[in-house]
Amino acid sequence: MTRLVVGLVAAMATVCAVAGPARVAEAGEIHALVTDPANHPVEDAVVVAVPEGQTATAPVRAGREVVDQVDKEFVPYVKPIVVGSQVNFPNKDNIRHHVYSFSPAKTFELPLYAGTPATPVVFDRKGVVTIGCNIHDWMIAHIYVIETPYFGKTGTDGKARLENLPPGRYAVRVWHPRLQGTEESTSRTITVERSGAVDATWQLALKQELRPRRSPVPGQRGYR
Ligand SMILES: [Cu+2]
Repeated sequence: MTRLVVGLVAAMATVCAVAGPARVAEAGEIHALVTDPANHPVEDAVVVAVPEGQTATAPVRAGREVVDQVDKEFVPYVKPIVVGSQVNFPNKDNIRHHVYSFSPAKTFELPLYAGTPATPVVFDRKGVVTIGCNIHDWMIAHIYVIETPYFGKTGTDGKARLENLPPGRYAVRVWHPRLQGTEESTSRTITVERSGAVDATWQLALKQELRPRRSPVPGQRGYR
């Protein structure tokens, strides 16, 4: 490496350090693509990278998160959060909702309410928490509670970016509400370098959607 390049790298490292304490000087990325067996992009898949050797929950700053209720639907449908996060469930509709979950990772109930409940719900165990509304059967969403800060959710293009990963080996897995088979079976080892991105593609077999996720349209049978 020439002296000029070394100087440039040092200058860039300084810029990174100034940009924010949360960023690490050396960090790579994982660019994930999730498709179904017909190669169609899969939205709402959560890609999780656990550093090799991490056995417990990584020390992360738990967030304050929001799952809205808009037009009698939960928004978003899939919400990945880190363990310990607080989630508020504001009701933006002019009718009341009754939010609940029977999932082992978090059983809770917010009895019939309007507006934003005063106390957020704390999610302190990793796992999938499926939430519903007692009044509106079609309302459903999934809060996916994660033991590490390194995760992303796929968009309509099936892509998720995991950024700011310290270099090293990671066990990377994918979860989706309709995943067929176990989450563990999606796991693979990926080595993240000191910079740049690693591309990774998953092809997931998905179960059929069993319940409609949309509100009934007045005067019509079925769902919109
Ligand atoms: Cu409701």
